[in-house]
Amino acid sequence: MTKRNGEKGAGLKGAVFCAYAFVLFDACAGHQQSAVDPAGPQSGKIAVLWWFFFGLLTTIFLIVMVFTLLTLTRRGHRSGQEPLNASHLPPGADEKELTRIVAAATIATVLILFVLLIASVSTGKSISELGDKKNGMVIEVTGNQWWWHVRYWNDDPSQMLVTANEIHIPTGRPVMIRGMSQDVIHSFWVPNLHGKRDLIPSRVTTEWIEADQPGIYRGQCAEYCGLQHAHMALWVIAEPQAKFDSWMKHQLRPASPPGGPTGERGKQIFLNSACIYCHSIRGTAAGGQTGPDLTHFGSRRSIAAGTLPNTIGNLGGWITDPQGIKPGTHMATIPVSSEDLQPLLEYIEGLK
Ligand code: HEC
Ligand SMILES: [Cu+2]
Repeated sequence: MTKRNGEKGAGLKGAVFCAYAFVLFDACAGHQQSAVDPAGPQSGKIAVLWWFFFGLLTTIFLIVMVFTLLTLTRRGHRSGQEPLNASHLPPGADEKELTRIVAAATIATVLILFVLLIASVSTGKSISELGDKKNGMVIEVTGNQWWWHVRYWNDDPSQMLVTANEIHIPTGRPVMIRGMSQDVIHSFWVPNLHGKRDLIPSRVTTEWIEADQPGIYRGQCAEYCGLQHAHMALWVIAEPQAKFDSWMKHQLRPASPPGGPTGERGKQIFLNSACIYCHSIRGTAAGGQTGPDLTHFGSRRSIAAGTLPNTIGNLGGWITDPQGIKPGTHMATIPVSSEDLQPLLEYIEGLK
């Protein structure tokens, strides 16, 4: 009977562990968003620390469980036999021995906590020593409710690129993220590359990231920042330097609208609507600053900070009803007539 119960317990624990492991490893790895699948030196150190904590604490948990089970089964054997005035001491033990055991356990606990503290502080210190001011590049990331403004720093202002919600970086090169916020506190977190870093209004926080491997890593805001906090994601795309350079060269160019009469009509519809008060498209008269830059919107993976995959259908849904897709978003609903919608979508989606 006891044994059957034990098996049942193990089955349940196994199921919980599997569910946990699935969320942690499989599901996250599938979305390229996992702190235990490091893609750079900073996250590598964090992952080592994570596994160290996990191993040590799991061992302690198992030891505690084994002793708990031993105690429970021993009591089971004895039940009914204990005299009414039984002491709380186990048979053969005296007060002194018990004091020694408790003292030893307390000292062990304090020591273990110190080991964890030292491991954690030294990991933080060795991460803070990474980075390279001379060869590194600087990207400014500004948190907005609920999207990311991204600016590539360059001494030559004409080479400063502004984009949104998607960050390309060259592999093997340290990148400094200068974090800021336009409104409330956000937190920049791309688990495959680094830990969380708060973005605070009227302050600049910095961190170095570096990707060893080309890849697409998902990040998200990690500090509750209002209604659409959960829809504030971003993509970091790490690619070899040459590929990155050609991406940068292309992005620095003004928008190249899709050819043909429909594209041209879409452009006029855009420029004659309220969209331009909030959005910029370089190479046109649209210079709004309160929304994401749309110059090369068609080249991005997603719409509205990772909320929807970037397809023409989703874009149509987004423009006709942004509040339905992301309630509370600061994008206004601008009425677009049904015959204007298709050219407008083709124009924006064509801004590759
Ligand atoms: C009042 C300002 C405002 C107006 C007007 C406005 N937008 Fe936006 N738009 C925003 C903001 C803010 C966002 C970011 C929303 C979010 O992700 O929460 C956005 C997001 C977008 C995006 C997604 C960008 C990205 O990188 O994910 C597109 C595309 C877009 N707007 C197109 C348009 C078009 C087309 C119009 C005109 C019909 C328009 N917007 C009108 C403020 C505005
Ligand atoms: Cu946020």
